[in-house]
Amino acid sequence: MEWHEVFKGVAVDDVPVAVFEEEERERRGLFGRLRKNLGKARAVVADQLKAAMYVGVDWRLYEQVEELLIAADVGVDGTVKVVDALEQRCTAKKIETREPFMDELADVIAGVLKPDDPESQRIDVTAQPTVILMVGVNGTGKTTTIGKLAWRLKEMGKTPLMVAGDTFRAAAVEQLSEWAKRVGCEIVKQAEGGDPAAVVYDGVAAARSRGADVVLIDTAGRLHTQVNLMRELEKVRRVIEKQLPGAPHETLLVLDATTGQNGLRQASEFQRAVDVTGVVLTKLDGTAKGGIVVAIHETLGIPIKLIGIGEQLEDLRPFEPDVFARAIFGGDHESS
Ligand SMILES: Nc1nc2c(ncn2[C@@H]2O[C@H](COP(=O)(O)OP(=O)(O)OP(=O)(O)O)[C@@H](O)[C@H]2O)c(=O)[nH]1
Ligand SMILES: [Mg+2]
Repeated sequence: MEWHEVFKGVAVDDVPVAVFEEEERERRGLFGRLRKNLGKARAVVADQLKAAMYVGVDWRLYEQVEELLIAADVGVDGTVKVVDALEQRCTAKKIETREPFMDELADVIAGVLKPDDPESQRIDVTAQPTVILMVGVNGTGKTTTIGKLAWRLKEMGKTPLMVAGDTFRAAAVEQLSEWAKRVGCEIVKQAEGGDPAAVVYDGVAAARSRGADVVLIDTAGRLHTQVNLMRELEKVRRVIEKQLPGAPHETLLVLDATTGQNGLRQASEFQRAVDVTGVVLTKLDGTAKGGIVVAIHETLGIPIKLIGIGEQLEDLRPFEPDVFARAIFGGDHESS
């Protein structure tokens, strides 16, 4: 999936040819890059399975797969679902060796991860302006993701505008300003300690008067258990909604993959407070718990829209179930 497909509302004519060429190169290198960056996640499943395969494809192997999936944070429900389906398929196809077994595993997981409606994974930027609110626990990668996303949007011919809604943490405004400078986009900010709802109000107003296409709103990290801070977030959302009917068009919950199952508890609280429309799963490059995507998909019912696989600008990727499943759970060869 390429970026102009991720963003609904990008006019393909607005995207410079060089970007498509770059994307084509990226796409070719993506599988390898994904594998490399997902190395830790992959090591847990694929590499350990390799060793396990010496016992052959029998009940002991399924038991081992079960353990590995649990260890990768797939979750109990997801694991049962995957292993049942895997056993059925491998028995029916009489699969007895490693490569095809791993391919079936990747296929089953990709199937589980596929949303019923592929449209639900896209980010609709047709509204003028489109408002995207970024929320999540401290340090999950909200600010970084805004930087990466703004860069992609700009490449797609859109004019992003950042709003420094994190008035709480020291240096948060500066951090976002750095990103704005790097990307080359405008930023609306106020002095530290201000009311986030006020900055956000200004930001949306500025976007309308200056004709920005996409407003990316940063918010302070907060624990889902901090009632006052969750209220503040509700207020921010209400202010946006009042100012611009239909907004925020997208509320993205940023989850840190390295926190594993803990992220799931955070998610339901955020969902209740601000009506989350999508998940951005970051730091997949630094974890052996890549299976958390399955748990998120199975328990939250919120589409995973983007994944973070590193700290560089280009390390934000669309979430593609089959590419992802194959990169973590598949065999060594690169089949489609
Ligand atoms: N390896 C890796 N690091 C990431 C990724 N996304 C973000 N980070 C790093 O995670 C750290 C925290 O990122 P921030 O963007 O500041 O997180 P935040 O959610 O804005 O944090 P608060 O504003 O304090 O709540 C930074 O060092 C980022 O470089 C990712 O996909 N992979
Ligand atoms: Mg931040």
